[in-house]
Amino acid sequence: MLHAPKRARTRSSGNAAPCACSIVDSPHPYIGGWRFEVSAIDIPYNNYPFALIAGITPNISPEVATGGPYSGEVGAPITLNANESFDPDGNIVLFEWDLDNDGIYDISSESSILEYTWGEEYNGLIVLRVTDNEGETSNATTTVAIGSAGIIIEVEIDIKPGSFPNSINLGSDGKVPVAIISKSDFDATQVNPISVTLAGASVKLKGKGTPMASFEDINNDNLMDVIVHVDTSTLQLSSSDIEAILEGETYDGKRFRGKDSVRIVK
Ligand SMILES: [Ca+2]
Ligand SMILES: [Ca+2]
Ligand SMILES: [Ca+2]
Ligand SMILES: [Ca+2]
Repeated sequence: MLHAPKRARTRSSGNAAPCACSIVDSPHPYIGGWRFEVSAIDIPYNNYPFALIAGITPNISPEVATGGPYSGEVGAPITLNANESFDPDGNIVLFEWDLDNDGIYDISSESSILEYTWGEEYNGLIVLRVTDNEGETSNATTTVAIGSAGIIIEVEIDIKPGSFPNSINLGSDGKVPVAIISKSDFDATQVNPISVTLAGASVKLKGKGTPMASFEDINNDNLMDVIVHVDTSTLQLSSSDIEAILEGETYDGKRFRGKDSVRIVK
């Protein structure tokens, strides 16, 4: 890809030593343009100066490859790989990433590979701009989908709220109440009771198939908590277990987990 010819200038970019010459770009309909390097030289024993004109190939823009689309999870590093980017007539000296597509490049690196961790969900475009050794840039966009489905929120639970130790008689055909406690960043009233299990046991269903769950602020912190009831007979616990793990999801799909101590009695 040839870029549009520029006005005459003195070359001083790149790694080559600056020449005492002028660069003249002349447009051409098919190849985009032709570049001339013009220098005045003196030949010894001859009093006439010569103009030395050499045609050189114009700089070719770098080709940019984002390596996308990308996807991942909040908090987990993602490798952005622009390795397929190249410059046909030189080399790429700078990789710049706009990681939220706001027009501001957030990270610049001489390396084509970058590790980045999103701290929150993001579903949108990112931009990669590469610069070649002549200062020419090219850019391209790709999409990134950063979700939080893999994140598991740690929550506080209280098996048999209000009593301790949390004695469980595996032989009984009763049910065990468990409170899931709200915190400033976790609203237990958004827990989907159908999704909750305690030690593998599901929440008991009432006659009409609705799960046994109720709201109550069991620790008096003015944040409403939820109490669910699981079938004792389906608990996957043995007499040597000293804790039980509760798992579940909120109505909007956020996963959570909590644990509490148990004392298994006959
Ligand atoms: Ca180039
Ligand atoms: Ca940005
Ligand atoms: Ca308890
Ligand atoms: Ca509470």
